[in-house]
Amino acid sequence: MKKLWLICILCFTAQIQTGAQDFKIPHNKNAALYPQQNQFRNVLDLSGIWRFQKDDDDKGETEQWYTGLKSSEQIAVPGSWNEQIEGIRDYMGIVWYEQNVFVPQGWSGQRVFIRFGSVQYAAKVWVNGIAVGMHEGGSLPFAMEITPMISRNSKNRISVRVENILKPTRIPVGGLPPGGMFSNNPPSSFDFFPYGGIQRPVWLYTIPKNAIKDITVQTTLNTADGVVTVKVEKEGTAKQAKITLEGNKEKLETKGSFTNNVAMMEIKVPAARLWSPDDPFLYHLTVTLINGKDTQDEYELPIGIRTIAVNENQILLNGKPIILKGFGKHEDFPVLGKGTSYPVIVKDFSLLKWIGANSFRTSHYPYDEAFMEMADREGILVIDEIPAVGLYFDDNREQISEREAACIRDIKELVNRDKNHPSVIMWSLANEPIASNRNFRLAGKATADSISLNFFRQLFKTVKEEDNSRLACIVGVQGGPDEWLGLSDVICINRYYGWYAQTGKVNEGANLLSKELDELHGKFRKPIIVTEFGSDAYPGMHADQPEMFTEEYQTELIKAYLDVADTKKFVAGMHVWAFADFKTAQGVIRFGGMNWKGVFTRDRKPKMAAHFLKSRWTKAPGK
Ligand code: BDP
Repeated sequence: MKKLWLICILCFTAQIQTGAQDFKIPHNKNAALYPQQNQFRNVLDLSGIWRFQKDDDDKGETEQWYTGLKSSEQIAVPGSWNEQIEGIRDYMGIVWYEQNVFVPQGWSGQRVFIRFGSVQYAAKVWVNGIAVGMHEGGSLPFAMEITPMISRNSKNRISVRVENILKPTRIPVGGLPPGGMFSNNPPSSFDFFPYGGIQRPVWLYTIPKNAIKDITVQTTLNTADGVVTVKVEKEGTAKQAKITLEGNKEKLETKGSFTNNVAMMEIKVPAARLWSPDDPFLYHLTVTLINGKDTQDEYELPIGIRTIAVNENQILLNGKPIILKGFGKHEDFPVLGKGTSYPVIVKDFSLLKWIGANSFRTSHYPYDEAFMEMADREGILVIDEIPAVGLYFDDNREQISEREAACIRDIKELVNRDKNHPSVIMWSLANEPIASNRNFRLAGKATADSISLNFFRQLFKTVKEEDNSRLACIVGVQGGPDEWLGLSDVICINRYYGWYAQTGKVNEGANLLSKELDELHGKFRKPIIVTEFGSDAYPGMHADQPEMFTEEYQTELIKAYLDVADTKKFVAGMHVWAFADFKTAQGVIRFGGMNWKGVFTRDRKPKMAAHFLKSRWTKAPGK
């Protein structure tokens, strides 16, 4: 055994000296279960002040910056770098992060992993100068084992090279040549600021040698009884898994045997208490690994028993129609950028409840895991979106295929991460794809070619293979092709009649919305959600006669859209754009580098429209 360690150490030393770097892409299953502290598992949150150094000329790897940063500044993790340090707001390049950390002595004998909640956009990770792994895609977690690289009796250096360059082959899409008057700086093909960095928490965590690798829970109903199906995946010697479901005065238990490291189990819950926005009841699931008399590992998971389905006109939660009221949102706050902030997350849920919303879309990327857990507990329905914003189809095939691969990667990672949240009812596979990046028009309808249709068929196929228990959609742009929409379980459209078109004319806009909704429903016979509608309102700007950019105009436009929706039995949801004002790239239609369509300000103060929505959405039925 000693010999093996010696060989390992020699190999690693050789690796540093020769510069040989073996960056593995971490397996999704490493990040499937959120780190948990219990008698078998440990967690250490590495949030705090880290070292930070810009690498403008991309020389860090050749100069071996992973052996220690020489002239670093300080930076908070989690957090976006852009607003923390003077002068780097628009920096879209390479930076290095570094932290030194002790691995607790008490963790000996356990496998140690490092987990990043998200790094925007591409990360390479070293521990003690040894390459550990790399990851692309900025809004999803990744984790890798570092047991062989760590020292148990001295500090360990963690080095991360982060690169956030906007490229046409990435999602979200960026880096396209300037397109005239409406160009952005930085050049994003999307309307939110392209923040970079280690934006979510970093953890060290352990799992035992014989460990639960993943748990997948699905629930169905058999009249009033709930049926909970649990798939447990493990590694190691355990022969059996035990699941215990507690809640609503019940304690139910069953065991299953492993075949090829997978055990399937089912529990029937008589007269189940169902999860819904009115009663977001969570049962407590405990999964245990058993080998003879030994218990080897344990993991706890709150679960909600619920079903989700559609008919021609409605979304059905637990077999009953539900109408989504809520918002498209962003992760965005001054100074933090897209950095995790638990107080802001709690505040946002508090405001969602205050205003009477029951849902939101994670526009335009997956949100922090804490957000999803809050949604489960608060009973807020979620449309969970991958970062596929800015997609277009008139460049070369190679670029299109690269974007497709990025979408498929993120669908798999997102389902892997969020598959057990009862709050997630629908996966969103793209926001506002367009046929032609050169000829985008709001008026009339573009048509879809076979390349783009196949692209989206592939995405739907992937998501249904990964999770067939939820709905899936893509979110369509005004003037975009109808053909793509037909692939969705629910027709989701963003509409800006009365804002980007019919400017200043709310009623004319509302009439066009009404007409188009009827046409779309006639064509597809599926429920429709208007996933975005709204107008910019500069806080405190008023007019006696509603005028664009005033709070009155925003309120009037939102009211007109909601009134139209109320007349259509097939409208299954209305999501106002947006929850709060948010930072964007600079451009002539983004005054002060901001999108002012929030019904709350960026620091979460209600505008006139927020008070209007509260009175509308919290009104008792029939009043
Ligand atoms: C839609 C986009 C969204 C924008 C919004 C707007 O989906 O990201 O922020 O329009 O223009 O097209 O405000």
